[in-house]
Amino acid sequence: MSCSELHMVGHKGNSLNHIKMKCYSCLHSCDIHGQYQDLLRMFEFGGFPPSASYLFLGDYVDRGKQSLETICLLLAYKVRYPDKLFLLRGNHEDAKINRIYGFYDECKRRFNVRLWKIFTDCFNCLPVAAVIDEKIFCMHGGLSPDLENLKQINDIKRPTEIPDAGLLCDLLWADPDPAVEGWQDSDRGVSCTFGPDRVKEFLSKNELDLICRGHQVVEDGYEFFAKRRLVTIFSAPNYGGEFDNAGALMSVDEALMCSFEILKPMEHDPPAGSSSSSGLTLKKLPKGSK
Ligand SMILES: [Mn+2]
Repeated sequence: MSCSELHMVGHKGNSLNHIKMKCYSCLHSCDIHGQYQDLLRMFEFGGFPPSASYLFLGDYVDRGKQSLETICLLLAYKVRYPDKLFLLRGNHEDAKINRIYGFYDECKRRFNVRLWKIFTDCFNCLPVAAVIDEKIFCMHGGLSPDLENLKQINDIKRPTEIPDAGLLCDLLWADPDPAVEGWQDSDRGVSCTFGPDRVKEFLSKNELDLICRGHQVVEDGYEFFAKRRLVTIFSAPNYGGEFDNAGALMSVDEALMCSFEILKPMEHDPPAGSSSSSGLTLKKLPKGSK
């Protein structure tokens, strides 16, 4: 894949991806964070593109050991099957964050800083939100006090860095909080948190059914909020080796019915050389698969 192809991956289309569900169902995934083996398990589980369609909600790099394999495979699929795979931007697809949390070091150690800069240019072009059949609104972080309607998202010019505040920052950084009414400053020190009231108001104003986002580790891999008007998806099981969370994919069918497929966390450390430790619930990995 050439640098200019990488650039085009992000550039094609609007800042807001419109995805039609007429011809296929789609799996939502979020927060892989360099856990490449888990990405492969997920594809084993849900089907490798183009046999299944995917919308990824960001945070491909940092923290895990194989950010490069993760992002390269996803971008290669995007180039090969542009209508089967959609990649949104997460708050880690940003130079000032992935300079610190692992991706820069991995690029430098395994290749060079120039490669990291090429990825930075690509990340600066990625779309930031998607809407499925005009009903399911998807982004990495959450709502923004500056967001009134979806059209505003298409007005976001790319390439762009992620600013420290404002609409783009909130879409990639904000979190729901059941204890909040309206908006509040986030403990992250960036962006804000929002209450169930904001979710309800935004959805009804824009005639949407559901918000789907990632950005937070949740124990079961998915978690509802605001009476099932918002769902958090987190796909990396045993996140960073520090949590014993499950990972989840949300599956959406043509009738916009949502269901969840769970990658169970590992209960024990796998023996050296073992490749059958994923503990998938519905489908066992074929022997010898990686
Ligand atoms: Mn995040």
